[in-house]
Amino acid sequence: MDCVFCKIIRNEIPSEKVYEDEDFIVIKDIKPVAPIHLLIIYKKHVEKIHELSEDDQRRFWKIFYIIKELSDKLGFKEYRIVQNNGKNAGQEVPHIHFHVISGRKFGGIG
Ligand code: D5M
Repeated sequence: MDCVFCKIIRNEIPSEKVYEDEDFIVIKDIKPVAPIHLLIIYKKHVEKIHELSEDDQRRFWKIFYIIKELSDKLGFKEYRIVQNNGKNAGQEVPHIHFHVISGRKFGGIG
């Protein structure tokens, strides 16, 4: 699979990993927009939310656990979660992921 996130998951290209379990990895974004910019990446190659199976959806509860765990571990308490679905929504990498950004003040969503 010629997908940058699949290659990261398979350890074929380097990344700064901060969390891993059977379903997700969390890495530092290569183009951070804030002092903390994490990417929560589903290990299975699914492009968008509406392509998730019921089994996939059941696994996604863990995202909230991961965010809480990492906010405690890395010491950030206020943060923004961004999830882009499709090119017009700003999705560059067609492999489902959530951005968690923190460490500066953000304005409204424009
Ligand atoms: O966000 C895709 C994000 O993925 C974007 O912020 C850059 C990041 N990216 C791309 N390649 C890498 C590698 N190799 N390591 C870490 N981060 C990476 P999107 O929501 O699709 O626009």
